[in-house]
Amino acid sequence: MLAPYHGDMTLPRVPYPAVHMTDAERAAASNAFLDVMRRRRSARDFAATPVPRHLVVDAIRAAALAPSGANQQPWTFVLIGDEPELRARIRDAAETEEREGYEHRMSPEWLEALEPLGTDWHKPHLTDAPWLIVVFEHAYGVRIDGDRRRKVKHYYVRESVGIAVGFLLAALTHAGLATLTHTPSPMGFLREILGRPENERAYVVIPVGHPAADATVPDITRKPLDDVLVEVPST
Ligand code: IYR
Repeated sequence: MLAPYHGDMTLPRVPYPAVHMTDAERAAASNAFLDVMRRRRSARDFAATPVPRHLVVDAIRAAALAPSGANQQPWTFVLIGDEPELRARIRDAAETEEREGYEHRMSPEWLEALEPLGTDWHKPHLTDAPWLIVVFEHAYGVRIDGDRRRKVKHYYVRESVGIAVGFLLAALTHAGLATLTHTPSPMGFLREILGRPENERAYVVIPVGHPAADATVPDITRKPLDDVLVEVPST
């Protein structure tokens, strides 16, 4: 499917789909969402417990509602379920790259930054999570023009895909599912293995499922609000 192309026509305008709530209802909604997001943690060990496909597909629908540069929607979400052979190939390729990364390519400074989190080159989540979502960014668009394929310039691709991935993680978290933002490096092998076209680049891999019964996470803290919020005028 190609990105929507409107030529140089200005689109018709429709009323803004305003949401009518009281401030008390807004407070309840924002608190409930904050509680959900407080519980989000990156999971590295997943249970075999299945997750219904429609839950993951709905989260992808939500991600695809993200704003994007010139509404070009420069993303593809490849959803991989119970495909043991494909999973094994992806894991093998990722672990080969990651092992090289941890053992040779990553700087001492980088390894030191990761040390507290205890990550290493083993990537069991790639075979164990019930779903994998591989997000691709479209470096440029392709438009079929008669018998020619034309490249269409895309704008703010990384920002757009980053926002969509944020929506995706929030939607999956809201559905009570565990996720990981995994970026095997380099990720070129994913386009090959998954047969994506030349204009697509792997952006992130998101395993989705339930945490293993004995899963642990590092006891990290978040910066206090005062460190991340600057108010003008100051209060
Ligand atoms: N890509 C590797 C290494 C890694 C890098 C960062 I920065 C992290 O926050 C976590 C891991 C990996 O996925 O393990």
